Amino acid sequence: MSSDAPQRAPDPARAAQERAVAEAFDIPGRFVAARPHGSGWINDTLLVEFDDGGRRTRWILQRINTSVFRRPEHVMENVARVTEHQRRALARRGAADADRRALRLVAARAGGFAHVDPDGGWWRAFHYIEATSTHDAVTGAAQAGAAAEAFGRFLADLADLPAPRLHETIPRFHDARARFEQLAAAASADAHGRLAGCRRELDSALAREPLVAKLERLLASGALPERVAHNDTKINNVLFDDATGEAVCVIDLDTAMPGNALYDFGDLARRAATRAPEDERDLARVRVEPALFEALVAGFLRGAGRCLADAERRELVFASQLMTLVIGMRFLADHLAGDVYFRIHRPGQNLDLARTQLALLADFEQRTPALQSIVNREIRG
Ligand code: GN1
Ligand code: MG
Repeated sequence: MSSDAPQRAPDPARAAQERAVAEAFDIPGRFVAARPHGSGWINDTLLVEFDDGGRRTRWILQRINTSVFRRPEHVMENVARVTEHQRRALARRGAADADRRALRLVAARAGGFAHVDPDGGWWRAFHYIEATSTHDAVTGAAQAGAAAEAFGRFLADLADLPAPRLHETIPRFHDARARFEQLAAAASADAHGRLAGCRRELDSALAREPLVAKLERLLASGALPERVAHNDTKINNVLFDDATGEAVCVIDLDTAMPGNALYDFGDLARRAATRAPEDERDLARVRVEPALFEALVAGFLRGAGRCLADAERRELVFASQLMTLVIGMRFLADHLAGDVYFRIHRPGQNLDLARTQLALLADFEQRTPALQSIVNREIRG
């Protein structure tokens, strides 16, 4: 799980706190060090080193962002159930190396899997999966296909998760109508006087209302079964094996909850059908590559196997447009609201992120006939 998080200035108080948190988990040996890890927009993630009788071991420590996840206990319950179910599926198909193929929570010494620190912060720890890396942008078709297969298999593996229904850790998370309305509300409030600087982007997003309406029609028709979805299928939520490039494990399970297959394929295509960084400022570079899209479709169908219904397969191009719009609307709404949700790294980044999504959406739309032929061909297999 390697990645390049920003360096931090030394801070003894913070170091002591991180050590105390790490020691609250059932990790054998002596704490050595902790440093920031990964590039998520939501939680704080640390890579922690322990010394276990002369052997260095590594662990992931994560503080759940409780202003985003209001019920962290629900997140923890979902993650525990999902990973346990993945392990059962891995055992059933006799997967080699099963310990690297699903996240493993570490028990807290006080019981359960969460540790609540004296400031009320919610922490959990995972076994680190050695010899793997994440990629913030896709590097080629083989990698895109491998990621898509992993997310497709995630749907298949979770398709028979026993009741009860998982918690909705963020209510209406991918509810396109709600996201559309939130954007319109943020624009009319214009709390930070930013509307004048993004009116074109706003108009362009609001003009896509027909995509929102189409999702509603599909949901109402019953063509899209509710299923346990990952709901955050960015390429950087997959660990790739350093030696083989294989997609070993899907991570970031905080939004694994009821959803549908279109959300997962669409969000994946949003990030992996283009090589452009998520916040690319040169919009001429934000283009869909048909070869990447084809690899995504093939990989996703392969991974999901028989669990997908015909209507889900047929709508993969629509899914890509929909999710690019939905996440674009969220970035734009957050820009208008004063950057309160995504932990951006520089002023204006939310607007850049919104612009790339809108540019990508326009390219998906323009290529619809060609991309749909790819889907049709892959469905016929
Ligand atoms: C957030 O945490 P991270 O970076 O994996 C967000 C996703 C967005 C994504 C956009 C809980 O994911 O929904 O698609 O940023 N997660 C949450 O990059 O809001
Ligand atoms: Mg993530």
